[in-house]
Amino acid sequence: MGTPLENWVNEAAQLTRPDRVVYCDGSEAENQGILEEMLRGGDSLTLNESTYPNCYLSRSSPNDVARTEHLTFICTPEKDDAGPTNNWMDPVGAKHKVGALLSGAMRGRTMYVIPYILGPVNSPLSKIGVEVTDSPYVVANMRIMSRMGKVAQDRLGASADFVPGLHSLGDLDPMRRYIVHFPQEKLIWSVGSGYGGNALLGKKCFALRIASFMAREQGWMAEHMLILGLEAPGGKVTYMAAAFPSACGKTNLAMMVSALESQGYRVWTVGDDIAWMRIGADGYLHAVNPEAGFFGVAPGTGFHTNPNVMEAIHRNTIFTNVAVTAKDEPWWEGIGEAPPPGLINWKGDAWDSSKGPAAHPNARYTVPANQSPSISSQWEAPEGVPISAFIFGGRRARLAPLVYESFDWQHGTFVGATMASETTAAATGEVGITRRDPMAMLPFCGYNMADYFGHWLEMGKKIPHPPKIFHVNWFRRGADGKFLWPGYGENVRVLKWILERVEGRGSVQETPIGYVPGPGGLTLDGLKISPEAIEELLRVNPDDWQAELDDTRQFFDKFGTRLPREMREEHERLGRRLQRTVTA
Ligand code: GTP
Ligand code: SPV
Ligand code: MN
Repeated sequence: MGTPLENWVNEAAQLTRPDRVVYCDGSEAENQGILEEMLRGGDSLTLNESTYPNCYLSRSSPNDVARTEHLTFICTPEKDDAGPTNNWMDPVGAKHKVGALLSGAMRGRTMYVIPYILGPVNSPLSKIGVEVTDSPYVVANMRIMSRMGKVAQDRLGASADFVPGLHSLGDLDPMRRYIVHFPQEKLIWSVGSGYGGNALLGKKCFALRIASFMAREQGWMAEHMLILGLEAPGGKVTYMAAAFPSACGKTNLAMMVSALESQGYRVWTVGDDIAWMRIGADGYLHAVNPEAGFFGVAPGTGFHTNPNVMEAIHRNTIFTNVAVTAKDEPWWEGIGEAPPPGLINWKGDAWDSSKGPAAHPNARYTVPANQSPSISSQWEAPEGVPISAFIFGGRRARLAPLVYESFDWQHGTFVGATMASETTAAATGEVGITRRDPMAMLPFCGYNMADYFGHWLEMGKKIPHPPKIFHVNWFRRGADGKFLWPGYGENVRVLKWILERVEGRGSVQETPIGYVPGPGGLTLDGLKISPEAIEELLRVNPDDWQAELDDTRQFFDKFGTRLPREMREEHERLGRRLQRTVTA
């Protein structure tokens, strides 16, 4: 009789038949061995030792470059418990089908056992997972993204309180790729992909899909949110959490260099992708970042847009699917320099402009969080940081104004539930299609989203000092098709208004959808932007919103009677407010 951990590892080994099983301790010596193993695999290389010490480039299989949502399943006994927005398989059928693909999948390979902690080591909000994998790349990434090895095994001891995740690369054929979740059993199986959210099982699979299910059972929240602290003149820091869909700006907002730094406004990073939140003794919702690193989108990241990231990723960083220069330095579109001669694209071929982008649009860097110059002194606080504002947002070329404030928690929940955004390269499929993505959780909610909205409403009743809820849109375009708002470090101007609203100050103007900044509400000094652009950015067009209302009704109809009554109520209220402006 072994420990529950050993018993589960043995079971996984009996199914997958690896040549050897290695328990990872997380040490530096072990890491160097894993990285060498990754290099022997052939699709990885070391980068320039003097300018990028201890940095690696890994090229994934060209058909394995993003999350595959159509191959991701929630396996609850009842289909309706997964809900209309999730792919569903019954647990028995899923075990049979995916078990057949995992059977013998690790023959000739090493099975690495990665015990890991999600959340600060000594936090009561933290949880333990164990991933077994046959991919050295996954081990090296999990070492950056989580607290893994001995520290986790010591905390776990002989306890059975961990979420197991079984991962195998299989043959990397998308026809034999499945990412399946068993929320009742708190178990994850993934086969056929080595990429990001498909393979680093602590990230989207555990920290969001399984955790969201646990959070509803246990009265807390697991959200696809960054966590930041906004420092104001005088030094007071106010914490905010923001949910934007994949590749819509969380990392960049959380790690920005503030354009208002000379006025005393600075942004500190607590997390860039996921927030776990519980009501604290002080009556505020407290958030921890379950992760220990950032798996960020490389394209678009440069010294002008995000100097903090650029500084962080010069050492101990794994790059995935970026291009590489003749000097063995990573390169991507938007890095701020023209493509240098001798560039090799993400597939490993000599690049020229006829070959499309040199870096894959979903190319990523994996970097330890504490390497960011913007890392918050509170980022590992065991009790988490108190959240004063929630910010929803997405990519909307039209419709959504730069920023607006909801009327109250219930309305704010409706604003989150009716979010939509243009799709990005973070998931396979067409890019730029507007789709509904409630709370940026569409691909990550481990249960029926109608019940998820219900959980939000319940939490609102329980939190003595609930965060105020806002919505932002950095991606509104003008008639010329260009972004109206400069974004990045300038987004602090919007955060400043949000801070003022949290403190009950700031100029507002009421619209049918909520409050937008009133005259002089946004601090715009030092920014070259026309008054017309600002007017367009803050405009609420009743006709566009009427069309939006019809679309959200259709979306809500998918949930049938399971949709909380409050969501229909808010829908009707918005309709009435819009009607009044049209007739006024
Ligand atoms: P995931 O890691 O996929 O969850 O994404 P994320 O939400 O952290 O997105 P990220 O910050 O990495 O940004 C994705 C893309 O959006 C990058 O190409 C950025 O350069 C771009 N981006 C981020 N913020 C802004 C902004 O304020 N304005 C504009 N125009 N682009 C932005
Ligand atoms: C996302 O797609 O939202 C990501 C990257 O943060 S992944 O780890 O692939 O999920
Ligand atoms: Mn994400």
